Amino acid sequence: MTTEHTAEHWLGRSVKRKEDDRFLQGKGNYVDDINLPGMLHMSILRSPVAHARINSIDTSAAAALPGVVAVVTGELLAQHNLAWMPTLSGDTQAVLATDKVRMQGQEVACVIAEDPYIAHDALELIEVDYDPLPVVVTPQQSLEPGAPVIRDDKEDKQDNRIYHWEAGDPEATERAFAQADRVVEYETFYPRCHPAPMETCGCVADVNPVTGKATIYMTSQAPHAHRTVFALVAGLPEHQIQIISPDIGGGFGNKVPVYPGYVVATAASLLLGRPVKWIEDRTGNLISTGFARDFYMKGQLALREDGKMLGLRVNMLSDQGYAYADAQPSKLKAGLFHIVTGSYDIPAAHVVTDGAYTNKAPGGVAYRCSFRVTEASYFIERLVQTAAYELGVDPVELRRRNFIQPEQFPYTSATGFVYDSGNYEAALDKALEMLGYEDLKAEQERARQEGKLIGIGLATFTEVVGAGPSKDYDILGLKMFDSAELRVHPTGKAILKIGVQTQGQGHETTFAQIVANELGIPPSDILVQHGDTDNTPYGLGTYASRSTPTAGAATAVVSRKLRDKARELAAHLLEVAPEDLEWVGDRFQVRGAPDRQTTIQEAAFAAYTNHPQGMEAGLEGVTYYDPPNMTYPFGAYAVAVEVDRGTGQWKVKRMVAVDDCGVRINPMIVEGQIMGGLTEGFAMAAMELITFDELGNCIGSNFSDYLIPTSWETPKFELGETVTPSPHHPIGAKGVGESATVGSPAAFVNAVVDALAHAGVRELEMPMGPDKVWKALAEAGLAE
Ligand code: MCN
Ligand code: CUM
Repeated sequence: MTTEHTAEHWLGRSVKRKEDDRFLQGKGNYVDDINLPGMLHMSILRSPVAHARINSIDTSAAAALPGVVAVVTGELLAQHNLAWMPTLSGDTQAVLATDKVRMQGQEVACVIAEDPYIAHDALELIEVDYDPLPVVVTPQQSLEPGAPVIRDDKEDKQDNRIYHWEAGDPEATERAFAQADRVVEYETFYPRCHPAPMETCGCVADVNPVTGKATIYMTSQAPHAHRTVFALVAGLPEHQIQIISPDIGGGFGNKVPVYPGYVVATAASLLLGRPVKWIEDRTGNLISTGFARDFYMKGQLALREDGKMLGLRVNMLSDQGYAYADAQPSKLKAGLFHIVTGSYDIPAAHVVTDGAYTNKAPGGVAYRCSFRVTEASYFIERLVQTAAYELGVDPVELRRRNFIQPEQFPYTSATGFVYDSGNYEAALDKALEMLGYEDLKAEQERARQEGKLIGIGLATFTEVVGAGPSKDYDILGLKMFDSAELRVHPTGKAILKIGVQTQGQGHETTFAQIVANELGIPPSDILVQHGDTDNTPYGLGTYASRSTPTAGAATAVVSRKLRDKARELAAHLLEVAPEDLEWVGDRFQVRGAPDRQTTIQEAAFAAYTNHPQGMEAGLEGVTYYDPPNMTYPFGAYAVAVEVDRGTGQWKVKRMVAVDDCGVRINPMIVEGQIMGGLTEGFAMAAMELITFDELGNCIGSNFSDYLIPTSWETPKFELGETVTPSPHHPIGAKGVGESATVGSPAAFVNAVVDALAHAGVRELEMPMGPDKVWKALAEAGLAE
């Protein structure tokens, strides 16, 4: 009798998240849950002023407080050559201030005490004598001649410019503009915001005084890279450093940089011979760690009368704070901002970028961004809408006339990106259909006659994620490959170890699904391990939606390697040639005699109990995957809003988001990623803002000033999908973790601007609080 066997499919299946059992039952294990015997607690004293010379620091009263074990200052660190540390973009940042403070909230001293409350209380006993200096809070001010030189700690630094970097072809762009019938200009500012994860940063540093081994439990999105940086900063041998990222309560980019707290806690543990815990408070997190955006952008689009785009010029000025600390590929000074041509076939482009120091927190890039794609996407999607108004064509129509067409892929953009695959019009059609675009436009017209304001906004964005191919992508010289190690044990249960590190994205589930898809071992039989540098292969970590494109690919490749070996084992067991076997998803069958079969579990057992002579025992392997290209997920977002003419408040009537991230491993997790990302995009458009007064005081240093939406404010999202597989990824998947945050802000702003556009309004700066919208209404004569 022949057995008809069909293996279960593990891709495209909404497997429930394996990690949720422990999270939902309060059994997560976060850094603050870690308590070691003899552990001390550290608290950080931060500068109240944005720019000042430090005349003196008196720590005597703090040191005398009962329970205080030590007070660490920059001077002490300087004796160990630890007062400054490298940033991920090759600049330097103070660990603890020595000569000057250069931003409000800068780390000045640390108290180590027997309990966290004593450590905190002792901060008030430290006397610091500051001599205030002129403060610079915008990059425009900072680049003016005569501005105070912020980084005068560097001998050769005479001004505040960090970089000047260009992409594209200036001559070709000039020619395009010379041929243009119309030139449309647009200028905007993408303000500073903050990822504000639920869990702040922190660590428990445990340097063993006998062995010298440093075990550091740390809120890290990139444990391996951080270990290497630690080895370089502290001069500790790398094998003597183990970084463990346990469960992480949200990262969103905030946990990519190395922060002073980690370094001081480790140094303190080394000096004191006891474990030291540092848990950042909310203000410390908002005021001093990886901010996002702060990009000033302006540009021109050259068009033919019929709406065909011919050329694009963009100038960007970036506010980097007092240190250039963007975690981004070394070669690319403004990250991937030069993908600013977006989803459009624009033959010529020239992008000029500059970065400047200011008296503000460093960090850069963070917040669901894939290295500045967020700003680029915002800019082009706003510019295209502006162009549509200027030309008097429907924004849908202008997009259609300029989309890169499906047959043009792989498509090389004017600034050198090779888009892997896409079908932009299909995604747009789907979004318009879901929204009922034509009906809504009619409703908008009717409403206007009744004195009501409805706006419709679109964004048809392209992302670039999965950094990246080693020929172009490295951080501090470390190439941006990623890895997977897979062991299948004798009973057919497996353990997968990966170089990336989940912060809530569900890797324990989706990566198990990738193995299951290749080997037929059910995900429940596969343990996914990550975040421990001693027990996982080297990888650059989780950010820039790179896990699926890089480590996900490595996982598929290593699984296939094991399947090849399993084939040999099955052939041995069935006494046939390997070529005579057919893989059917979870077992090998003899071609023509399908009831003769060996399951993957049987093959695994044989690998340890009955392997053929001459073959190595065991069923395990490791793959380091160097992606041949980035992946280019995309989407079409459509928002309809209603704006209140009396108050300036706006409400989302509809929000439709069609995403294409290639093959979806776990649709439920993908939708969760998109919902979360849309919420954050809405947050930036509506309320999130870190700003500063002229003295450099940070406004947005707590949750009553820095507004993050709750479920109450968050609109309802309607999701749709199209599937255009990545041609170079082993399972056709593209990254998706950041798409919604990248794509959605422009859709929200386009919608609110659209409600006012008939009265000539072209720009509203984010966040579009009711005050700002009301002012625009009043100026346009629309307020009531
Ligand atoms: N996935 C899938 N099918 C695809 C693509 C992805 O099933 N075609 C799944 C993945 O396997 C993974 C999740 O979706 O479980 C996200 O995958 P990916 O796009 O590869 O992104 P990363 O895992 O690298 O996550 C990073 C990304 C970034 S950079 C930020 S910032 C962000 C984000 O993820 N931070 C998050 N989403 C977050 N979600 C939570 N809950 N917490 C954060 O801190
Ligand atoms: Cu830039 S935020 Mo994510 O890439 O960790």
